[in-house]
Amino acid sequence: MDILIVDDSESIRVFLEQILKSCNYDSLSFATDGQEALAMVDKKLQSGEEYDLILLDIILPEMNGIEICSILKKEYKLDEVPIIMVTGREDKETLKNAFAAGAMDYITKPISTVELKARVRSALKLRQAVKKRIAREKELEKLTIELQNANKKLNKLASIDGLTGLSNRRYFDKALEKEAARMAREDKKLGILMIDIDNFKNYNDLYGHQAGDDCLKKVASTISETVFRPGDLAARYGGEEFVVILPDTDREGIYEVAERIRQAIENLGIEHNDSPVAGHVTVSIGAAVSNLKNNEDGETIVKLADDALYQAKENGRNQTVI
Ligand code: GH3
Ligand code: MG
Ligand code: MG
Ligand code: MG
Repeated sequence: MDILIVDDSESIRVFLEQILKSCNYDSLSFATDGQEALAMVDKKLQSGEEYDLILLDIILPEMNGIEICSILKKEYKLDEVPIIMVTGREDKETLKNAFAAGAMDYITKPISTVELKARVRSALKLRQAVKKRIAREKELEKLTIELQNANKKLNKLASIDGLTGLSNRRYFDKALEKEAARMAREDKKLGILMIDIDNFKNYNDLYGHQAGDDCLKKVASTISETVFRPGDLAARYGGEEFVVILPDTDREGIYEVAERIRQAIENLGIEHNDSPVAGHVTVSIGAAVSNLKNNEDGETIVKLADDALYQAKENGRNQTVI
């Protein structure tokens, strides 16, 4: 326990030191006036610590003990540090002021050894309890932060498709609702791409499910690398189907992004010897873009994109229909 003794009289400082040391309070610091005391408290606060008890003389040069006490409580926020005033003046007004300034207790001069020991002991007992409480509160705060971080991680995990690392359907559904509402509010267009791998059943049948999974991963990362405007979102819609949300993008922009994705996947050159379309893996893309009218939500545009995807398949695959 660190005790600060503030007194301008050397004989009193020595006297206090002797008694406190005799009680095994070894960590004692001394100040002879207010400025010095405040500087010492400040230095300790800077290193994240506080004194556990302050014995404060009332009559001091420059600043008196009551003023110092008030500054320590109000400006230095030492709410939890007991301050015992040491005073030769026991008049009611002085004591009233000392307590009003935040002092916990007082000792009168001439100092009685028994009284000093008893008052210091009870102040430190209280301080001990306070320190335990502060430690518990800090621990609780730490645990709360850990819990919040764990929750964030869990939420993120629950939003991600395990195979491809893209956002999953659950996350997409929520993001679509949010983006649709935002676009409607700002009277901006919302664009959707539905991307489906061509003849993927044949691919699995020819190369095996593991190769199919690898292909899905490559297609997924190509999509997310190609979609790069902030606010865009690529997700795995299900099976070998992907979906992209493109907020505030016009028809030309949507088509351009779709074609860039389609071309990039074709350029991967993943061999597909049982594709009627090409000797490599291709995708068909359905694109739709619209302002949302009353009673329309994001699903309206997803449905349009899905219809366009169907058309792209009908037209012979490996193409974008908008
Ligand atoms: P289309 O060109 O008309 O889209 O034909 P398709 O064969 O791609 O379409 P279909 O819907 O008949 O088949 C989709 C295939 O995708 C069937 C299914 O086994 C495969 N698939 C879906 N999810 C996964 C997956 O997670 N891993 C693997 N390896 N295959 C998957
Ligand atoms: Mg004095
Ligand atoms: Mg398919
Ligand atoms: Mg499909």
